[in-house]
Amino acid sequence: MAHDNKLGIDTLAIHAGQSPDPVSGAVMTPVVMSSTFAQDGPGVHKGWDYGRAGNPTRDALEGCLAALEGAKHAIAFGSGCGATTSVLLSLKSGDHVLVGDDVYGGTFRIFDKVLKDFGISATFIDMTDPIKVREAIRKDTRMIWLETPSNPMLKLFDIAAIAEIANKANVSLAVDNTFATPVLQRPLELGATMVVHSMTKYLNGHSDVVAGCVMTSDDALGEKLHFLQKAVGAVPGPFDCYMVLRGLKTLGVRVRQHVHNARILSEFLAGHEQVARVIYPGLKSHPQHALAGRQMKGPGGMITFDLKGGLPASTAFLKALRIFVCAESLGGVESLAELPAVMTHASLTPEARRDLGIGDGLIRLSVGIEDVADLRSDLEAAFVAARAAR
Ligand code: P1T
Repeated sequence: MAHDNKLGIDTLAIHAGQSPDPVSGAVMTPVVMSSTFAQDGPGVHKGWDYGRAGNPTRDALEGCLAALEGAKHAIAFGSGCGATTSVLLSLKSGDHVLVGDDVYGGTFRIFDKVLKDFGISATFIDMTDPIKVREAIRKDTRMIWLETPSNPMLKLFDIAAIAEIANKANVSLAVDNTFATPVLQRPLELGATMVVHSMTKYLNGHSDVVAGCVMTSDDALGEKLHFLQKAVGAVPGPFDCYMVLRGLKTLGVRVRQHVHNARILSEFLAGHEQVARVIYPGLKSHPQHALAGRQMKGPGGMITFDLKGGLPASTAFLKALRIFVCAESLGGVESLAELPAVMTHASLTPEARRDLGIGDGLIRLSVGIEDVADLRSDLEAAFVAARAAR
């Protein structure tokens, strides 16, 4: 089905980019595993010649992804980091990127340990005040990169305000929309140049695929990213594309349930005497609570909180959980809990972690879609274990 902007996101998630297979009538998109495609004569083929350059299952996924973000183009990659790196390879040596100060540790590492050696520099700044973004733009700045909500501190940045500043300065704006998903936030409608996702998370939603993607309505950028996808080759396999297409069909219902459960647990945590601070955009105590209301359709399924008692308490807490699994990643149907200082954000410098407030008691929850009463009981038992360890 070609993408039709008038359709709702739940309809698009199920149908966009997909139509019954013309050969068999199969309703579900077939997984085309072939790495190469027969040509009637040299250069004469049915639209696909080689699996890295294109694949029918990948095309269906890209059609669906483009529709979900309201984009003209979607380009799929073998991981979120592969998507990030491919976007940044559209820059040149000597270019500068302004990056939100709170990003996934692996994204920080790409800037800090990989691109630096190729002459692409980055400055990390707190973008909660858009004026600070305008002031930090340099002559050589070519791109602004941000996550909102950010990982793991759940800061929100004003996409529309930053897009306006970027536009005036002729700088592109990339928004990593992994935490929000297009169900809750559509950055292209707010003026962003491109949206990046780790599809490993909510888009696939079942913790059984590693993949990434970029969506844009800028034709020149779309063409460049398709070129980089083929030339650099960080492509997802056909079966992974099929798995994400399958996961996407329930994106809306899953995200709404993640939000429902996270709202309840955030209030439970906010009232707990062993919790020093809860960060959740749905709580009035969140510094950008008002922006969450304007920019997002719901505050998401991620909660970060500071447990009193430092490392002994947080370690005991994570070990005591029985339904939440202590693991990296997020956005799957099952609840996960982790310690960013030791796990997902270990690649940040100790100073960067200290400045952001990522301490040894900071726990990040990816709230799943289990029965919320069971999740709450699980947390209650872990608090008891944490108290004993203090
Ligand atoms: O893991 P990968 O699919 O390569 O995606 C990288 C990535 C990009 N952007 C955001 C906002 C992310 O959270 C991630 C990956 N994050 C984790 C694995 C994590 O536990 O935070």
